[in-house]
Amino acid sequence: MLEKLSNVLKKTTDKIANAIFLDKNLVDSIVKDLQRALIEADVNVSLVLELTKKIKQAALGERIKGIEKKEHIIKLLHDELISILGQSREIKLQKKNTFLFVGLYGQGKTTTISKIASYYAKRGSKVCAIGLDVHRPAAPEQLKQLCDKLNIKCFINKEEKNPIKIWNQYRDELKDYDLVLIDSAGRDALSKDLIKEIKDISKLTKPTETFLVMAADVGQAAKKQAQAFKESCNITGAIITRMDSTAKAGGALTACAEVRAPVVFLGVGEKSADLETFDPESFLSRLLGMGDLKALIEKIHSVVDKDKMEKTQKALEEGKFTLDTFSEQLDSMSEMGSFDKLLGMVPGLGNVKDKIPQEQLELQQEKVKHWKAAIKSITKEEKENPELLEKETSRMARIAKGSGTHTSDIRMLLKQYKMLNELIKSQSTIAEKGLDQKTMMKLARKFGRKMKF
Ligand SMILES: Nc1nc2c(ncn2[C@@H]2O[C@H](COP(=O)(O)OP(=O)(O)OP(=O)(O)O)[C@@H](O)[C@H]2O)c(=O)[nH]1
Ligand SMILES: [Mg+2]
Repeated sequence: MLEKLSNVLKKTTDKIANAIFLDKNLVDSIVKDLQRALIEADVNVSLVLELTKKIKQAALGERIKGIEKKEHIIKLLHDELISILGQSREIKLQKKNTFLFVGLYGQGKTTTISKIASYYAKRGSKVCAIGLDVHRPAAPEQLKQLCDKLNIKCFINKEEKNPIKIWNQYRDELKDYDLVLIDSAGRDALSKDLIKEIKDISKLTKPTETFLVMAADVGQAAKKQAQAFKESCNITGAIITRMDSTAKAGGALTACAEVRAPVVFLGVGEKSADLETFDPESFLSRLLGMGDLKALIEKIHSVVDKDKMEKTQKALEEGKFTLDTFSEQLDSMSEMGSFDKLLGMVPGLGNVKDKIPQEQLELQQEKVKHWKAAIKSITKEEKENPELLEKETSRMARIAKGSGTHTSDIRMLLKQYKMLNELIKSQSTIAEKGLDQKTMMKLARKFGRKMKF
């Protein structure tokens, strides 16, 4: 169900959580991915643009900084997605209930009735169905067969062509049931005929709920359809079917929310058990692969220790990347347990890490241990002027001896430090001047090649 969108949303939150800088390039790429994925899921373009505009403004605004900014953006993304998914509405059964199901041809009304019948019967209600689709000849029999399979009482009259008469015929018997489900006829479009028929049925049967049934694959047509039904038929909730068979469900879901026909159930297959209740919060949690907003925000904090992160960020923003900053990076790297996280944290370098084989990454972790030990033996003076080490090789020998490493380790350490330093400086320039994606990629490739593991 909406797998692609789900993957992009997960990736987006990861990117935000892992980034050191939320620079223009990163924000642009996040926004672009989001836009593409939401539009592919058939979410209305203007909703998508509104959502991404807000994210961009918040991300590039100067008002909030550092880790708070990331929290702010994640929260904003979460809240905006919830708002386009609409209000949550739980259906509570009363003593006596009548549900009327309306919708265009083939949207899944009859199938959904059997699912709802089974859902409430399992929860102890006495449920029956009545077939008032008098237009499609096979309709009454279809409803009856579905109900028979579930041992649900079904009232039909295949000869009668007036739905009002069918209702009146069974009126007294229906009183024995807690929940009466009414199947109505569909049309190709919401015609005057159909509206009149639904209104007549509605006046007679006084439904406690009127559900619009709409298939997820209607895509962009969803809004017009939902709006037309909402305006003419007193819709109290919507049921989106065929959620299992399309990637475009975003259209139907958000359209119902937009016209204030809150989605209450989802059809996720052809069988009677393929029904889910819908709640925007838990639906979004599933898409994001996270329990709730709190879990999402914790994800940001779990990536790096807050104080260290802020210190590093400040150092980087000022273009100061000392051996101490490097050592701190190495610390958080070992805490995170993998070297590729560090690469992922450097904007633009995320794609390089995919090119490095796992064994080499593990080897790298060994090296990192040596480097950390070595940095401890480096004096303050040397940290501030690393070139001293290159000038006087005796210093290198001293450090190697003191930390139980080799001078080759120290050389490698210096080389990596210098390279990252250079990379970060160019990143800061890019952040300021806003170089385009192409140049970024070129840079990433350049450094990716240079990094010899
Ligand atoms: N995959 C999938 N198929 C569904 C779902 N709900 C309904 N269908 C299928 O959609 C088709 C139409 O379903 P119906 O229940 O007959 O639709 P309807 O709205 O009653 O159609 P009319 O009575 O002709 O207006 C059937 O083949 C169903 O099996 C669903 O959630 N998932
Ligand atoms: Mg039907």
